[in-house]
Amino acid sequence: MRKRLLILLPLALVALGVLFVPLDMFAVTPVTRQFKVQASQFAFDPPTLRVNRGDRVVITLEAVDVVHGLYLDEYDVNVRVEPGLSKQIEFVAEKTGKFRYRCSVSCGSLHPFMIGELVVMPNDTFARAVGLTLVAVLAALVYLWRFPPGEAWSE
Ligand SMILES: [Cu+2]
Repeated sequence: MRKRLLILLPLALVALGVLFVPLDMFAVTPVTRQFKVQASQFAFDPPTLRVNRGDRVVITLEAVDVVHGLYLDEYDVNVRVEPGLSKQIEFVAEKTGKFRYRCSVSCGSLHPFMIGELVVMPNDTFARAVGLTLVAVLAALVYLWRFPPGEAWSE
């Protein structure tokens, strides 16, 4: 049993490495993501914007009915747009996580509920998944090589 541990432990460490070591060189190439967001009483459409870390985010904000705004604290965004007009917001999504943005202009009774969400995904999820799969396959192969099924319990 100790022998098994000695063989599998290094592989477990490699798996942890794959999980936590920065994989910037395998990261998905950042792209520009364009969104057209319509603000109306009392919602943003679409309510959720999904991007990867590093992406350039271009939001065209359009006020449909009355004056609205878009306030996104973490990315220092605060714009105001007149009805019928639109405004462009641009920033690079450097922070991963879920960020709420809200209307910054008091636009009516349900104004406090006028919120949307920016979801910034880590851009190396795919690379980590591939890496972990390779480690798992390697572990299985090493295990089968050291302990062939027929004689697994005879040592
Ligand atoms: Cu509003």
